[in-house]
Amino acid sequence: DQVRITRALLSVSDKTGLVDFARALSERGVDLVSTGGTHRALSEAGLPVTEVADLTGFPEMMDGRVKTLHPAVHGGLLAVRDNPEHQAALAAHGIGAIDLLVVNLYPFEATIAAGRAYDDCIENIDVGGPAMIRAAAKNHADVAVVTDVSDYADLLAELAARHGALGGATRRRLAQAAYARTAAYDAAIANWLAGRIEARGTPAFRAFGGSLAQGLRYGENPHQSAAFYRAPGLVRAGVASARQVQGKDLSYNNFNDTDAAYECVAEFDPSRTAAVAIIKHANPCGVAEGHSLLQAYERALACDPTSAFGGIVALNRPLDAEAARRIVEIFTEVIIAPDASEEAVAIVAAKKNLRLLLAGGLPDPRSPGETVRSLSGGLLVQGRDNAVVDDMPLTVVTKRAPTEAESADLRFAYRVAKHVKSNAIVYAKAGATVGIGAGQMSRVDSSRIAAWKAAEAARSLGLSESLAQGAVVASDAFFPFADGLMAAAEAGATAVIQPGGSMRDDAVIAAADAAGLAMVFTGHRHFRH
Ligand code: 93A
Repeated sequence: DQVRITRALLSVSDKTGLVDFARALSERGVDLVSTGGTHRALSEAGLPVTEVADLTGFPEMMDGRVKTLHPAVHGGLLAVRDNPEHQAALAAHGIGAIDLLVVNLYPFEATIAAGRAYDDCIENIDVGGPAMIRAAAKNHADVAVVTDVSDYADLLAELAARHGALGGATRRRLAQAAYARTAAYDAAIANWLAGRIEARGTPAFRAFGGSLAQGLRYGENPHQSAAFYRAPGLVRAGVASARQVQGKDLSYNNFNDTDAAYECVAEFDPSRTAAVAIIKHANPCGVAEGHSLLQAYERALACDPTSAFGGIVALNRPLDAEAARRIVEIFTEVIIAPDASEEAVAIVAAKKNLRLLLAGGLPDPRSPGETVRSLSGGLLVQGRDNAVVDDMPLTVVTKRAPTEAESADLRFAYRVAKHVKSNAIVYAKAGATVGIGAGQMSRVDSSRIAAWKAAEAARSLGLSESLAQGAVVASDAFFPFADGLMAAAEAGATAVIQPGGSMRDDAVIAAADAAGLAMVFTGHRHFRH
């Protein structure tokens, strides 16, 4: 898997370390070829070097815009060494193979950072350099490509160790770095141009490499501009891949809420149960399982019918007619499902404004991937929270272990808590949420709100006993003190699921034991901010 280095093309704007590197190559017997300025620097240092113009038979022209864009260069970089036809083409056209490419690009980033004039910036967009880098990186089976001055020393060491050759792992690593470099370079150009044209959306998302899918009327508020960008190489089924069957255009908030709704309901395996999530302001206001989508919807709705008004409804199975008929009775912004029956589509059609999105599948909650959020002057990137409670070893920490029914509800509640903004407290009973406390700055406040919501829901259903009575409770992070847990016990919860890991776990466990609660630790936190 070694490639002997016999001929190198050097074309660098940043000439740091160039002469020493080239001299070492030359002393190893490597033939050197280079472009104008690089050639000058090397010949002034007394090194034997051929000018690229001698290879191409063309002078560098148009202020250097065209110097290496020629088959004599690209053929030499791209020819596959053990392909007889490629070799015949090299011979027929008198092209010599190039096995080492050393390029760093016109300093576009530095030019814009220096605030130079528009034309100056444009002139510093390198075209020939990235073309060669990409060619050499593609052909890394036969060619090594160096784009970083700080790699010179290591390469010389490897050439010495391998008697003038470079190994396959090195060439692959260099190729990866090369593509990362050209990608970042193009992103910098795209970003800079984005700031110079009147465009919707933020440069940050252009840097993310997405393509503009839809301009939006406005952002979270009417005075904010907005657009939806689709990520390149989309793989997850979801809002971005969904087909909108009918209804008004989605707003910025619709996109955000619909995504939250669909990611939440996707936690429920459709082969095991029907499930429905109703979302408002990116938080679930009701999630439930059911024998049918209709039953799941009714139960999800019962958790907080007031908040469900104007909500987003996500289903984990194809929308059927009976569920559709019930959903359209209440003002709903968006329905999203993997698919829908013809009859269901016809029922939804009666509500002209109601948006119906068919995603074509459910995203896998375990799939890897990244989430991106912008902050002032940058992007924050992290891996998705793809932890699933079914994969977590649950540890019973109280004297009493949860019953089978409690265990099922604890998992259900934890699945939902993952999709509730922190601090998240979720009460659940028989596969349905009965009280959700979201987004509070203190966990005990979320506990109180969840308990109060459960009591409210009971009142609205004409029941005398709070829905929290006999329910289980999930907390997305550990209880720092016993107070949040006590609030849950007072409200009527019988079992608790939480990550554990607080300094005061012992006190919290003792309080649970004193209240006769069963409690399990998951070891996995589900913060969501
Ligand atoms: O203007 S270019 O895009 N056209 C080209 O054909 C070309 N080939 C190499 N710029 C081109 N280069 C760049 O010139 C290299 O990427 C390198 O940054 C620079 C080296 O020029 P010199 O050797 O004249 O200093």
